[in-house]
Amino acid sequence: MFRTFSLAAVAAVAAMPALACDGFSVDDAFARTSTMMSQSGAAFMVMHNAGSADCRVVSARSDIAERTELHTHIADANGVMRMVEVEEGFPVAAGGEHALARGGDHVMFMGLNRPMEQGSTIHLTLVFEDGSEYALDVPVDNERMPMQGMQQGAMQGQGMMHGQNN
Ligand SMILES: [Cu+2]
Repeated sequence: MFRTFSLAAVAAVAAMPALACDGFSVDDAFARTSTMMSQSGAAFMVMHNAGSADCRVVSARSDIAERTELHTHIADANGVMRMVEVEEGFPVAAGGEHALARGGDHVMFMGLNRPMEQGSTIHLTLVFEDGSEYALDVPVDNERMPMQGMQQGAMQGQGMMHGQNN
């Protein structure tokens, strides 16, 4: 009885591949903090979707912070850039990409539980709409310049990143 139920559940999941975000990958990920005294930091990357269905990253978690949030920058009424949490998450259209970059969308680490030491690694997990996940290791690079790596990223390929769509 239970076995029959399980097989039915598996079949139901297999019938909806659009939700699993197949074909998702990440390029050129790095993280940084503004100063070594900071209690927060951020991760940047280019998210790719080679699949045939749109994906949406709705949350994230990490091993370095109390809270890991999806953020962006908006200009307030005075033209001052402020960070806000993006409740709806980051969409990655089928066949498209979505860049997280300094001054724009980013993954925010709030309440660091250890310093973001140059060359260390952060374990980051991106969570999609359907609850499936993509895990990657993000190198800390506090010396990275804002525009550096745009061309580099394409050549580096997957590097140390790895995913799990399940
Ligand atoms: Cu932020």
